[in-house]
Amino acid sequence: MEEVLTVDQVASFNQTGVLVVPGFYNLSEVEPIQRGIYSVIGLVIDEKRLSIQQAEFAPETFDSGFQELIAHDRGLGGLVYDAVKQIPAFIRLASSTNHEAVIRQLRGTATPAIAAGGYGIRIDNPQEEKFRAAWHQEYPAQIRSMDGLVFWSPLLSMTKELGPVEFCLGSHKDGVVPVRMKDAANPEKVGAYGLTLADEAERVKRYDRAAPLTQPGDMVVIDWLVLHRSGENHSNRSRWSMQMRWFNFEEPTGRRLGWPGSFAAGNDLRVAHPELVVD
Ligand SMILES: O=C(O)CCC(=O)C(=O)O
Ligand SMILES: [Fe+2]
Repeated sequence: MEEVLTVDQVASFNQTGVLVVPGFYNLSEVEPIQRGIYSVIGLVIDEKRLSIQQAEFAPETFDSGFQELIAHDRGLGGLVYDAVKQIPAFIRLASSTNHEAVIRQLRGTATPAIAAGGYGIRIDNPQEEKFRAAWHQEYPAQIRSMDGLVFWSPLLSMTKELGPVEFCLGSHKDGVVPVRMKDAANPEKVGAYGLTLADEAERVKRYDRAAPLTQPGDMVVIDWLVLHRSGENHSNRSRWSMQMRWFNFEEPTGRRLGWPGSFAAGNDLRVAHPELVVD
């Protein structure tokens, strides 16, 4: 299989645990996903007989009508969220051979996997805390394999106001971090959203941080052990981004556990990893 990253990109990824690859996807792969989202929003507006007008489709405003929709009924935002991960163009992108080439190149594995329930499209709404990801590593929220990668890509141009994802550079080298199952400051956060690092404040101070501003077509590859969190969206538009998670079947912990999956698969981190859960 073709090598898709340069030697320098591989070295930079190994150093920091995160790498931005500008223009990794063709916009001709991304636009059908944006069109799919536009259509789903339109179908929900029609189904609910709402008087919301969608502008003509354009890639920059593919979510036309969505702010009005969630202002009318926030629950309809959840319906759209559950629906859009089933858009065929998105599944095609998630399972693309270029992702496979990256994981083979970065991990040297002959046996990559796509994490079931580990791909989706985030919709981070302005001024909303409940679904914002606090500092975390991917592994405890996935429990497929300790060796995994998130492919993250925005569906709109990221700005500081939209709250780009923030990374603790090099934090993947310090291994898996124990967590608490509840976020005491935000009791409305449940499941994977409630996980908090046991020593969060002290730990994240150790690292330099980056919060890259990316464009549609750009890809950010993230080590499953690097610490990262969602920014806060202080704009007046939802932040739409794709997460596509792959892992390595060969990694020993995943093999021993049988690649079970975590919250989304109905499993409990305390069962797979009692040593990782504090309190
Ligand atoms: O997009 C975000 O805000 C968080 C992304 C994230 O945690 C991930 O892709 O694993
Ligand atoms: Fe994450």
